[in-house]
Amino acid sequence: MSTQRTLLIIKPDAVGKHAIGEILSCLEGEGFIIRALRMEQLAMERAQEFYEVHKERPFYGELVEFMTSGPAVPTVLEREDAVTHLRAFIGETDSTKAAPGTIRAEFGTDVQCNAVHASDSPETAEREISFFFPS
Ligand code: 3AN
Repeated sequence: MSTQRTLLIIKPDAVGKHAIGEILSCLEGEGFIIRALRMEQLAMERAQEFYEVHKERPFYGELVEFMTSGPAVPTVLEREDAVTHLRAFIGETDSTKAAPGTIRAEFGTDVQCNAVHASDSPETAEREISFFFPS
């Protein structure tokens, strides 16, 4: 497996807990290289567009509200097998069910306030990286 890039977002709950540094440190310790990073408080339309795939889900409104509630930190990470490795390293969507040692178990609270987002496929990663880092 060759080197690959993926998108991570440190969500507003984790930013609010002042956990940006600790999360980035865990990721670097796991061999991820930070290639790009910035802070953005998503406008409503940006959050709606980002989560468009979930438009029909019952939690869509709440999700958009949560993601616009404070600053988030989109980050481009690089590593061998980055997409799959990062998904495993962050743990299950519901932080209360995430395996010990995963980012969501350590820094998340529940299924909504789950500390981070990570792209779920190489195709999604490409789209999500362009969404936050158009250049
Ligand atoms: P993941 O982020 O693990 O890929 P998805 O794609 O199923 O999970 O969900 C996208 C985001 O929607 C999650 N990160 C979480 O913040 C939120 N979410 C998922 N399921 C629920 C739910 N049942 N209630 C509230 N928010 C949810």
